[in-house]
Amino acid sequence: MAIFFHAENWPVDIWLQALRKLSPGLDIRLWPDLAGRDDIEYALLWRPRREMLLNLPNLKVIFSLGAGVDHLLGLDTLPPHVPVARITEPDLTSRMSEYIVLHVLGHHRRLREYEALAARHEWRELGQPAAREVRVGILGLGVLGLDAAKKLKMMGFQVAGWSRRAKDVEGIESFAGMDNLDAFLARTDILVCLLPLTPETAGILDYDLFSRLARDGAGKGPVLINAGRGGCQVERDILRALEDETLFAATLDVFETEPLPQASPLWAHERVSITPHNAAPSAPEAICSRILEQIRRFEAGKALEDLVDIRQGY
Ligand code: NDP
Ligand code: OXD
Repeated sequence: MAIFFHAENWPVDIWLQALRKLSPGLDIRLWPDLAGRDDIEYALLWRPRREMLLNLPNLKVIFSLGAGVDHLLGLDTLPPHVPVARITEPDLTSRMSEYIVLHVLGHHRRLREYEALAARHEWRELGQPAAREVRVGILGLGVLGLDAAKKLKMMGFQVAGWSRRAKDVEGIESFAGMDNLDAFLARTDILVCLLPLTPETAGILDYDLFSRLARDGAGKGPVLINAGRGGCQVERDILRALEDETLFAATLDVFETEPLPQASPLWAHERVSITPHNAAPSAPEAICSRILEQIRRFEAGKALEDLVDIRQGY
């Protein structure tokens, strides 16, 4: 049994070290040296190129090295009979919640404004609503959205989530489906996006959506935090909404094009915070350990966990 490992633009050595530490003797094949392709039964992939999925006749499972699978489902060479599993794993979940809590608090406590004051040596207090007066709305109440929601709830925010199917989680208001999106947006001051990129969610974060956010919040205006996928956002609409104050501020971890092009006006915008798609980086040992556990389960005849529903796209 051999595995095919490919992680585009990631430091491969660290990943191979983690795999070898966790499973000494594992037969790992790297592109383009797949020699003996018939032996390859599992593929561990991040942003593979289309040709990498061809001619793997004995492939049993494809594992995404991240939580998102848009990098796989968009490939026309994805073998239709091979199951795809994604990552759900506590290390990645905690990292994402750290990011969401950090940035919700940053906007709530007006961190950028205080940094600007401090840069001018200006000792001045700005108004400060209580967390209980602030309504956070999370688009995508899945594994990551739900964990972030619970942690924000613990801090005292009013938290709601939007998903395809309604959720029953104590203390968190649940809105489901397009029919309830308006009501969800109308009660949201800080909008967090943790949606996967699918045909339904592509471009969902547009000017029309921003203009449906609450205008009566305790803060200075609606805020967007997107750590889902850049394909969910329309960047020219974010800029337009910031200009006319339909949005007050934005934190963006993901972009239509990554890395964010040098020429993007988002870089220099005084009310935009940018991070380089690292809200929840995949930590090699944690991710490899989870995938090897899945392979052991599969080899023992048990059902795979975290399977992707290819039709739904996530
Ligand atoms: P899940 O599959 O657990 O959750 C996805 C959520 O989105 C679910 O609640 C789902 O609804 C909801 N959803 C999907 N499509 C729609 C739709 N059309 N309308 C309404 N709700 C919808 O995924 P995770 O929480 O594990 O991850 C979410 C995404 O976060 C990943 O796909 C990835 O793109 C991104 N991510 C980003 C990272 C970063 O570093 N920036 C790191 C890791 C992930 P339902 O519950 O009803 O199915
Ligand atoms: C992921 C990511 O999907 O890091 O895990 O974007």
